[in-house]
Amino acid sequence: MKSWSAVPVPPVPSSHPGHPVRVHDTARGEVVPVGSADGTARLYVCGITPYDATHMGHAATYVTFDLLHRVWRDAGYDVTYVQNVTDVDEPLLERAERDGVPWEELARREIDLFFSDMEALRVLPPDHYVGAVEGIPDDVAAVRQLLGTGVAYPVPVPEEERTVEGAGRVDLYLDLATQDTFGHVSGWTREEMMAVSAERGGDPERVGKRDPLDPLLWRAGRVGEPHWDGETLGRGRPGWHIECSTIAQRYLGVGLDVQGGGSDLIFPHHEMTSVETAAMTGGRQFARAYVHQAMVGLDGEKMSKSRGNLVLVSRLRAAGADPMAVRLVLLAQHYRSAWEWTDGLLHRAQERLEVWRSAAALGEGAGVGDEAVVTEVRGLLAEDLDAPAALEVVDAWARTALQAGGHGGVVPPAVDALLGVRL
Ligand code: 5CA
Ligand code: ZN
Repeated sequence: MKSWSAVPVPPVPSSHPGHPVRVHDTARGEVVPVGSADGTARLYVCGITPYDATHMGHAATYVTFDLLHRVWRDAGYDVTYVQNVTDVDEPLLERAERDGVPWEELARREIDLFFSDMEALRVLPPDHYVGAVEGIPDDVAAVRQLLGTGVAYPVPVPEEERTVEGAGRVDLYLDLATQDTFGHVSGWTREEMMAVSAERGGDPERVGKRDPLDPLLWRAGRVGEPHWDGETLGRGRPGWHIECSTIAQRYLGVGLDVQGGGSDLIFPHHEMTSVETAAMTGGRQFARAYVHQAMVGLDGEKMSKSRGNLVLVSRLRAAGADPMAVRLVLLAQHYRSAWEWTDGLLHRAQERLEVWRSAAALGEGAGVGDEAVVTEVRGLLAEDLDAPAALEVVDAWARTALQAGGHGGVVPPAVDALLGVRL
């Protein structure tokens, strides 16, 4: 699928090829270097399920990985970035049904809105933007392989549920007991896993599963639901996690550098993506590091489409907020700390943006030490994406420039390239 449009990234003076880039890996529980020794960096970020508009939580996630993307590029890495879009799944089908619109139409509309939000926020597009639907043939091949090696098993479709012609009367699940890497991503206990399974797309109550946590691989086509050719699996559609496993493998290969998403995906989604990949590849590791954006909330709760407590990027834009100020709100929060949206944050970001813009507008003058400002910003971002501290360094630069009545000209393009904020 075509991705959104790119914005130019200006060259950064005194850029520093080979600068190490470090971020926090959930699986190891520590800050680790990321990027491969051959100078490449492969990034996979879990994309939206397009049934509602982009809210500040999504925006925080994509801006965080945009920072990583930019910092890697600045350090000279050849980055390949892949993002999926879950353009068929339960929540999308349910919303389409509720609103009486075809699910494809709802998905297309929300994807287009997401693209315009990403462009406004100057998030660099992925090299490959891939729909779950596009990936179905790969999912079918993967599930057939898992059945063949005896790690997948059938569960009968309940008698009262009608299946379409050409569908089997079984759904297929992965047998987690056969996988000794299960649990390596989250490090969670079984109790912790069971506590969230049902609310995060699992079906622990489903009768006939060997383990309540076993993830769905292939769902036999039900009457009234979309379904695709599953070859020997019969008509149906894939489970959620396998979509990210096969898309990532096709475009990035196994053992990619960073798998990213919000912290609500640690379990089950990233755990299951990882274990399904291990099951397909004889135990190989899906990603070298798993990086998670902490949850953004509103009024004491996680901001989520299902709860409906949303601050939408598109609504803020329509109300006249400068997208660069919205981006500054996001950058002012460290990606590993949960935070809550308030209008006060946007006011303060707007003030900050005005100060930065007044400083940038002064034009070139003195600017002693501007190269050091760029080096400091780069260093702070490369060490676990410390954007809040980087913003303070730019604040100090702006104050100095305003006092001096000029600057050295190198900071504004660096702020654009590294922080994605155009002054
Ligand atoms: N399509 C799946 C991933 S394969 C999905 O989770 N879609 S989503 O639309 O629900 O979320 C899109 C991205 O935003 C995910 O990475 C998710 O972890 C992240 N996200 C969702 N809500 C929040 C929030 N409140 N704060 C931070 N990130 C969030
Ligand atoms: Zn995903």
